[in-house]
Amino acid sequence: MTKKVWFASLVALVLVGLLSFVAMAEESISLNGEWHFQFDDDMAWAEPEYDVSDWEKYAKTAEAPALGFGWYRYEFTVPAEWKGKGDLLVSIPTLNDFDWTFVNGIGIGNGNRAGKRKYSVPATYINFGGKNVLAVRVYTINPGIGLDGDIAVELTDAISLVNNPSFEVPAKFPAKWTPNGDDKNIFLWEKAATAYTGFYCVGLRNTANLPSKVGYWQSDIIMLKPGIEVRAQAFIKAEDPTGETTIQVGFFDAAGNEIGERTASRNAGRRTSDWTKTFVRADVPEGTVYAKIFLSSADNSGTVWFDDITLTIEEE
Ligand SMILES: [Ca+2]
Repeated sequence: MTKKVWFASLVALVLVGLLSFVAMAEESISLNGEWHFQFDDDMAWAEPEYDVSDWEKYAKTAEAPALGFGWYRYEFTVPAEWKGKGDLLVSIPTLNDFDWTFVNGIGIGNGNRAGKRKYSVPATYINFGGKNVLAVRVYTINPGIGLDGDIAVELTDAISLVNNPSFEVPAKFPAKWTPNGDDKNIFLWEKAATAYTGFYCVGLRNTANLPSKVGYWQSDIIMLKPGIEVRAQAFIKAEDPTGETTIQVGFFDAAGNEIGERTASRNAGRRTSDWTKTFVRADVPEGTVYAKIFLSSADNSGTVWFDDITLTIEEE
């Protein structure tokens, strides 16, 4: 090799290294900076606008002396360029022992043992180009460290098109979702340990008692264009189900007429099961302007729950 070739290779190597470093840096936000910490417990501390200026400040979370209930908060900015690129992921390498974790006041997950955490954050929860607040409510059994390690917020390459996919944003019902009726005994919106992630999930109970024998929750409209393939996914849990539990995607034209439907049925018949992932793929038919997701239960004398609904584009 001549000197020139060596030099060119070296420059190329350095460039590749630099570029990959920049690419990595662009897709992850390190939360190694100023954390606020407060002993005790108040659910209002999840709210992003809560004034924490009189809380203790720590350069590292591990310096906060944890025991019993304590809250950690971190304010960070998400680049405006990330908008539309994907959902986010919060990763916490070490957490002792129980947690209830929020982004901008919305629950993203909780855990009940010491270890790491990875929580997905729908893009719809994020303030792109502005202030966001991660709040972690921790309960520590032994004196020591509540949070530790390189806590980070990362950009993922999947984006869910569903509004309020984990039912954590409240209104009268979970925002952007409606039940096909108003019988509270059948349409459940629960803040309970039953949730798959966050604090809420929706459920359907005793749909066999409905006149139509079918109960469903429907999503807000999701704008779509024809000629692409989409994948709808849900986590489903069942207790003494007797009927059929499904996730469906319905496609609608500009006049609001349903023009096509694909259904994924999970065989939940007469079996109690813990959270299980199910999904359906569908080609978006010609004439489609928008879609809706339906979470349904038919002829069911037991209870089924749904959480973490996603609709993603498979291919353009
Ligand atoms: Ca949830």
